[in-house]
Amino acid sequence: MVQLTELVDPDKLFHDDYAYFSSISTRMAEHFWQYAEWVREKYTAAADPLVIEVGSNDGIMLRNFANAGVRHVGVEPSANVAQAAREQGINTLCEFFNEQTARQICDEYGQADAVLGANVICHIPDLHSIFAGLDVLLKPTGVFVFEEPYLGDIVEKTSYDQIYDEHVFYFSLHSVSALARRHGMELIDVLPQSVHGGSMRYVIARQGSHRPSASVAEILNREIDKGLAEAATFVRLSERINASRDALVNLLQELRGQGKRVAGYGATSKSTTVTNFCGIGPDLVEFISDTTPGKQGKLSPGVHIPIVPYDHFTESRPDVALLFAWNHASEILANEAAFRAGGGQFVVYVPEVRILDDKTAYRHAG
Ligand code: JHZ
Ligand code: SAH
Repeated sequence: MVQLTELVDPDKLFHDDYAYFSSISTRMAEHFWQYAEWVREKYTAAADPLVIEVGSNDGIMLRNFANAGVRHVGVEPSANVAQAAREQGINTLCEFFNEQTARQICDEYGQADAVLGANVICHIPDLHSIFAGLDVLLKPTGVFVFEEPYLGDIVEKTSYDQIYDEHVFYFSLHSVSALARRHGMELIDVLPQSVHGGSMRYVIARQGSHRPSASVAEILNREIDKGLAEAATFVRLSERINASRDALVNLLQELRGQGKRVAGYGATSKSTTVTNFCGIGPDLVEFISDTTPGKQGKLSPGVHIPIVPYDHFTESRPDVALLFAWNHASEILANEAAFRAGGGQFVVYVPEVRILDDKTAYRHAG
């Protein structure tokens, strides 16, 4: 298991002023519609099924179940995003998911056909409490489906910006299947996803209740071939991370030397790692544009680059956009055709530092 060793108290991270609203991306809304449809087809055949989502945020996934009239409960500790979901008629419990809340939900609604999650399980320090909760909450044939940034992609793409305080764990099949086994459960399916720079969807069920798909053994073997269970792989990763930092700082200094103005695109959590690790401040990146109202008018953590509304990006016409939201590149590049047609350039740093030209596609987009 790759994980952080210093943890921030979850109450300090997830509260009534949480900065991330999932529905800010239309591509992610489509993704969650597909995710929900897939769950509905495969795992909610029972009469009057019950679906629980851990970390339901502003309702980006559960609205698909709510619209289809499926019984559902979202468990979301950040009160502001939970409220945004409730306003759309999504049944939301404003609590941290753990063994205790699982019991509470079970008492009120009964056992669930599916417990879902996305980009949340890696945020929860006490994984054993989650699994104890699942044991209470899942029907005998119920499933736990969740998807998170995949360690294999982080290593392959040197996407070290996934490493920050909210992300306690960087899962692989090896770590997830070992965890499930310790709780009498097993991995029955895995499906690689392109979102968030490369994610993995895991399906877990009670041991022996479902027949595991062939892809579980295939990807477990692939992890061994790629050295994901060997320390040397991570020593080499740290060397590539240092090289990536040097290349990015050199490129930004070169652009500044040419008199070019560089702006950040997307005040992502990931960008906080990049700017602080590389020492990139307002001298190299003038401002960061972000469409989230709650982030605008603030300074980026640590290096204090001003975060401004998107209008400022279009009006002040920087020469270069440093794509901090590289995982949303397909959506952003499609929207920014005019910026590029007017001579604007995008710089990316995953999987390597480079200026995007029109001829080569950027394949790492989610
Ligand atoms: P995005 C957050 O990470 C935090 P972040 C969290 N820990 C996590 O795991 C993932 O989400 C799921 C802006 N934007 O999705 C909006 C534009 O300005 O990469 C967002 O602030 N214009 C829960 O923050 C940011 O970029 C656009 O066109 O790394 C994107 O954040 C688009 C598409 C986004 O996640
Ligand atoms: N699932 C959404 C949101 C991811 S952001 C998406 O993929 O876009 C992570 C969310 O998990 C936040 O809304 C945060 O408040 C929530 N969260 C953090 N710890 C949690 C816990 N213990 N139980 C439930 N949700 C939690």
